[in-house]
Amino acid sequence: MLNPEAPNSSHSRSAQLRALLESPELEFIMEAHNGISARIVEEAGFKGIWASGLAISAQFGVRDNNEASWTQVVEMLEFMADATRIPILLDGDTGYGNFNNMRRLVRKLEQRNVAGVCIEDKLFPKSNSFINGNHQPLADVDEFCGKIKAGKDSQTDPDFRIIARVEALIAGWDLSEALRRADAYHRAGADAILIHSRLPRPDEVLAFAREWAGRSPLVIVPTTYCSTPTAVFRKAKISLVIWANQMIRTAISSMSVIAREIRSSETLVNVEDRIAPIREVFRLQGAYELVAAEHRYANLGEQQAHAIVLAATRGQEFAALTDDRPKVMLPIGGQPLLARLVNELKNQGINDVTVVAGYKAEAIADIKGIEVVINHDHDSTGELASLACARPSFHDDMVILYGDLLFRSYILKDLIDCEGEIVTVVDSAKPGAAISGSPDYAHCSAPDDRSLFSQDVELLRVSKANNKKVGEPNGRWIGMVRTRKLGRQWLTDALDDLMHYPDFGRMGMPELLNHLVGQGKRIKVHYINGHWLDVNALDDIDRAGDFTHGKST
Ligand code: SPV
Ligand code: MG
Repeated sequence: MLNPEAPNSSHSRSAQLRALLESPELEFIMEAHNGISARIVEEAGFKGIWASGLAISAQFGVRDNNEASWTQVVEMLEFMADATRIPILLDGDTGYGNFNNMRRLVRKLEQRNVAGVCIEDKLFPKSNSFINGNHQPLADVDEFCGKIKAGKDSQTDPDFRIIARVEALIAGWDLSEALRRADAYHRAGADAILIHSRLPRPDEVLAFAREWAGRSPLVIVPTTYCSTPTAVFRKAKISLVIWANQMIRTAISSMSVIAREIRSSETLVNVEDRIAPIREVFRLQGAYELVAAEHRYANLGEQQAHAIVLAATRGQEFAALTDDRPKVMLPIGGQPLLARLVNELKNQGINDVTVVAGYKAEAIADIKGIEVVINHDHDSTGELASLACARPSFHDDMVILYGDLLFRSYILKDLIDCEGEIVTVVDSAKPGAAISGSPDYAHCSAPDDRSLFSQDVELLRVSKANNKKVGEPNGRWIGMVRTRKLGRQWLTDALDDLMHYPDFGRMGMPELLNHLVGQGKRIKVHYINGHWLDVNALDDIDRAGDFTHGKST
């Protein structure tokens, strides 16, 4: 889940870490303890990550005493490195053993794209510096220098950084011991010195910095002296500040508050707006990149069609039946019309369904697995205004259809299999006397010769009346159209054009199709012969009931 928005430095991560340490400016890195926190730190603009031993242990729920094994830590680092592009500096505790363990650690860190490691001069298993610090034994200086040398000798990337952390002040020794150790580590090849202090003021660290006098880059961790103004560190010529544990602590505070609140209130309503939306989780995980990759690599284009269902109107014809719901929610054979339609779509592998609701939109809430967008002007506008509301859900492969349609499954299936950038479904059967509503007559380049897919027929016009001027219609457009990538573009452009017309609000899908034809766009006709129904009037409800029981049409 590489972060595509992260700065894509042409320098390796180790070179970036090196630059941070050697920069004449004061630089900052921030703690992270897993993939998602690393990503958040990177997105916040930090130039580097401190993979804190304390925080990584804490997120595992164990103590900062080498209870998590070094391989468990390295495994976590791999997730953190995969999630980011900025350098990661590992808090490598004591190097997890002797010089030999250190050699292996450095090799494994390089393999996992970790830019450097900081090791501290204590004994394995270490304890956190803020717990009984002055009882903590320090490592033998020579032994620790050997560890530094072994690490430096085993790195293959010249920019990989090894930082030696001096714990003398933590363990109750004085400044001269801290300086003696730092100097030895510097001579052994350490690329920087981290001087740690547990005092609430920066005095020791500042005194050390004065005496150190820039012999190598100097790193500090202002956890206990957190109120010190940053200008003080700049003035002292500190190279790098590590904010060492603020991500894990903020996670703990936030999780505690929310868990307690949900526990006592037994509802989510008070917390929902205060926590990250699910889509933010997806974004941080890189879920949307996977959707795009599926199109590229998994050949899911055909199954990934998206449907836009226009369902904003009340259906005045149904009088009191639609007092409390739109007509698409009228039950047909015990199931709302829209639920049937959504099932049909899903049966054909169309799982992304956007329904444009309007009148009594809340009545649609029971339909599962759909995205609902609302045309708030449904009273005064028509189909194209509804379609425009669904524009953010437009897809390179989509079916647009009316919400009051009932049809045999093969109609949708055949439409999906049909070639063409825009394909419409036209019923060439002579309409029976019982036809309701005002049909959309389709005039096409050739009549239906009843051969299934072989015909190459284009739509010439859709008209409301049986328009003699353009000759006999070849059938009825059933309110279903399929677009592919280019077709989607044509359709979007046409929608943009038509939006500027004063009567856009009253326009329906036929106007859109006619506009496209007028622009010379080729709209392919897929002929069918019956086996569908649109529910426009009370009589249609009975017919629809028969239809769903396989009796008619
Ligand atoms: C860590 O973040 O794990 C550190 C810094 O080592 S401290 O906790 O201050 O020792
Ligand atoms: Mg640590």
